[in-house]
Amino acid sequence: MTKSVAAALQARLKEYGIERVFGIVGREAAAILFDEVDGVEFILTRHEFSAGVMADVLARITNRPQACFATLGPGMTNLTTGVATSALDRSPVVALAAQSESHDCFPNETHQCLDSVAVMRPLTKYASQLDHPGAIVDLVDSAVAAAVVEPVGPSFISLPVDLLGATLPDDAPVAPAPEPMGPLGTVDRQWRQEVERVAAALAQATHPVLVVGSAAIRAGAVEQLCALAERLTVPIITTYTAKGVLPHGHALNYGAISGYMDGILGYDALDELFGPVDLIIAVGYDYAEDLRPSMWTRGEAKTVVRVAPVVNPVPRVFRPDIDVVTDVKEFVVALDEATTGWTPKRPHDITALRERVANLLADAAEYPDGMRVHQVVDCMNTVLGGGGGTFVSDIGYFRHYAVLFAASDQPYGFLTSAGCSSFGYGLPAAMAAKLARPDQPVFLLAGDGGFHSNSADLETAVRLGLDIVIVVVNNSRNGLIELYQRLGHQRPHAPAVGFNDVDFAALARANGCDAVHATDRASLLAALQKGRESSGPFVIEVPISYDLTAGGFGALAI
Ligand code: TP9
Ligand code: MG
Repeated sequence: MTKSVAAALQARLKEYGIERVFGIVGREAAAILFDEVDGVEFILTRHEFSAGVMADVLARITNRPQACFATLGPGMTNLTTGVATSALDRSPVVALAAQSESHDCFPNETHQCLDSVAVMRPLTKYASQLDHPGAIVDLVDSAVAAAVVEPVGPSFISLPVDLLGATLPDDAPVAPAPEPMGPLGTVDRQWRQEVERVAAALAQATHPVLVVGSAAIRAGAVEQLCALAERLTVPIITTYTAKGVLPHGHALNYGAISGYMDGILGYDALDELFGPVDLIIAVGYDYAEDLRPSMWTRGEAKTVVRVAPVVNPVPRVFRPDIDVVTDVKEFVVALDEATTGWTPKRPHDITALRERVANLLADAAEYPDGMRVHQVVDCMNTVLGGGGGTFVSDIGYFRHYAVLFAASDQPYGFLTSAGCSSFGYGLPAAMAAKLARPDQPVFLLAGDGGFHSNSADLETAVRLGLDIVIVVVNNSRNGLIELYQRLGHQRPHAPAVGFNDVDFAALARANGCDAVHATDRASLLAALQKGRESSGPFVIEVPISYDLTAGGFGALAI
């Protein structure tokens, strides 16, 4: 039976469990409808960046490859920031883009023709162009194989329109179905003897901590890691993206941390967190997640262990005392066995930090110039409630409040882009979180700058009927960048950071989305409750302001 390349492409994606392709189709619609195979759905976005982020977040939550698609030329270049997000945030995404006809493919000469493989190559682990119809399945196999091996990341396939619309030769070999995949792949080394060294360091340590990154979640190690922490009463500190490996209120959850935390909390919080620590076991550590060794280098001398599925890529900034390159879950299981029957440790005291956080979140003051972001996050926590639910944060100064204060009770219950940190990430990330966990509430916190850089995809959320609650904290400026102006120049410069006022509630309504303004705790709590009960997306605009004159940002220095 003859089969088109378009159908073979979708069929192979489906065999890898990919059921959705996010993107925008261009003139290659003449070659592919995206209904050629049952069980593969095309999800149209307003911007290719959103498509890339949706594939990234769905891949992250499902721990499986996902796909996005763009047309040739400008569609492909628009997709690059989404692909960069899955590169820096380590998601196994297969990015696809149409290309000019194979006989008319002259980059920078032919209409809309760019050298897309060259553009995508530095962002991806595999980038190739289809050169004959029979190769399509091989290309998908290569793309998936590269994407799912640590360091997990994106692959790219360029699809000349004529080949996409061609039929496979009758004698094209039929590829066997792919093997079922376990947790995403690893590099294996002589690691078992290192377990004894780590156990010996742990035996000697008075105040050890586990510093956890997302590779631990990808490896499926969370359950074993938490059981180990509980048995030995060792606290867990996480990167932004590994927040939630222990439930928010767990006594051993010492929090997700940020280089901005001393400034936000107004004291030396990192000293309290790391000062007494004498052993750091960084499990699934990834420098791109922005938890820098400079944050823990304080107080007691420390032995530092790195356990990761890849060779240390940044020895210039980080040389662990013990470096274990292996499957993170296998390591945790082996360390668990090596420490069976041990007396639990006594965790160091962080009462002062906990009290600071509790007092800040309880802040009942009414500020005439707008709410404070810690009050906004506290209200969101109250209505999102414990248990299942996803708190998504876009990128801006508010993100660091969310990292510190958002209540997250499950792995990936808090989503933000740590590695790429492209603003505008929040809305597509929230949409994908809702697709991944349709029965759980999704709350998004976004700033006016980031949200409006990508707000066209509000219509996508409405069209897909995704009931996400979107809180836009509006200070009519790129507040985080004003903070940096003040840090570097001791004064702001409005033309480089300030915007006109935008009525985000009106913008939302224009897209068919319910929306309200909220100006204080009472109106925000009521709005969040209404949003939670809404059947589609719901936007709440909250005027806010920051105190950008405070100090405490020394930890931001590299
Ligand atoms: N362009 C992209 C695509 N991503 C980033 N991160 C930048 C530029 C640089 N960052 S975080 C930020 C910028 C411009 C400003 C965020 O402003 P906001 O209104 O969304 O948040 P806030 O609370 O800081 O004012
Ligand atoms: Mg802003």
